[in-house]
Amino acid sequence: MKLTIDYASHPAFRTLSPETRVFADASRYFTAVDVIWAEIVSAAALNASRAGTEFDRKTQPILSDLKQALAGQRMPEDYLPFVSAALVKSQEAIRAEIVQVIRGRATTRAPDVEVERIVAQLQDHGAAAFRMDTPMRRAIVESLQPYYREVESQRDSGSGARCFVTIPARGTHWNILKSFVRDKRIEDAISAYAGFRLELSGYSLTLSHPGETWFKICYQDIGLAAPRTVQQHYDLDNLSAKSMFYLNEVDPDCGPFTYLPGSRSLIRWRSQTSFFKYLDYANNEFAASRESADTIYNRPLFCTPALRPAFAALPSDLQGSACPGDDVLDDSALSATLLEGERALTSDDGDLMLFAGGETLHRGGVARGGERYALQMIYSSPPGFAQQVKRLPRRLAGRIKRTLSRT
Ligand SMILES: O=C(O)CCC(=O)C(=O)O
Ligand SMILES: [Fe+2]
Repeated sequence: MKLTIDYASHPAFRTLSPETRVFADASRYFTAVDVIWAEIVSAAALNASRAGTEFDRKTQPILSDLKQALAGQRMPEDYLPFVSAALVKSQEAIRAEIVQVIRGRATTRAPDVEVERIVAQLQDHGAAAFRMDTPMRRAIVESLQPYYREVESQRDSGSGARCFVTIPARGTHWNILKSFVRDKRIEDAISAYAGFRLELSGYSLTLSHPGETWFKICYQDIGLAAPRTVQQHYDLDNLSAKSMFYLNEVDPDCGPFTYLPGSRSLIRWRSQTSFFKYLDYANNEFAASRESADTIYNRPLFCTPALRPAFAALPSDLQGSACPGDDVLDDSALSATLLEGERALTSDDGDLMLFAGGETLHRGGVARGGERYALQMIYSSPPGFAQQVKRLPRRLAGRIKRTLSRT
């Protein structure tokens, strides 16, 4: 089975769909981009800059063909530029990833046994859990206390919005976690998985609790409750890995991180999934440019009845989202597949949950009973030498300010 949402049968869209028509251009495009993508990454003879040029040479003409075919479709005129921009941006993102992977090959060290073990787990299943000693975890919790107050006041405001605060990358918690991800070979493993160097670059503290409504309200205007698959999604970067660090004991009711092992195989075309990620952003921009509902939900177009016809007018292979779980209907065969295979990682499995969220369907923070305090950890490419030099004045200024404020 492939993960395809049939919007023509979704209650929020089914009355809006124009007559069914054949539009093979999108499937042809995605099939071709996937082939080009795989061929260029595996062509040993290409260096990064030639790979980029080759990618452009092969994909530009098929992208213009698709854009032209789209312009001939019956679609709100003001929506089309947003869709085209999403196609362009997703193609640029794939190109950038290819270039990074090929550049990374020249510099990445050969993985050792432990790194290979973690990479195999990410590739075969999509996630891996790691355990930290209790005293270390306590010290992290201790040093994050000022930020606990912030997320707790967000929770107590009763808005139902997501509770999170970005934490400065310094202090006791940072030192412990940075050594931990190095010692456990987590940074090395995700770098080997992605094909280029990635390092822990920051994190946010999130508090998940049963009073959160932001992810449940998409189709409330038509009285449709959030489906059981709600929040199952893919992350933006296709090769990205992220991790969640649990700060309290997390059981199945506190909103643990969950994922669908092996869900990469549900993807029909990798380039289509990549397009859906940028389409979500484009839809948000389209909604912002029009009268969209004032909402704490993260996909305003989907919860604004007046904007749904635009999405409904897209050819079906272009209809989708990086958060498909919100649009899966309970009692469908797809829902059963996504729920049956879903695996939750609780504190019984470990404290740090590493996952390849770009192409593994996952979710977290859907708390039914208790609460979950967790760090959402972000890994990115370390700055090159030129970037480091550019950042130097700001870093020095920050250090001076901190020293002064301590005196
Ligand atoms: O809250 C979680 O456990 C998952 C968060 C997530 O999906 C992400 O960071 O990409
Ligand atoms: Fe995610």
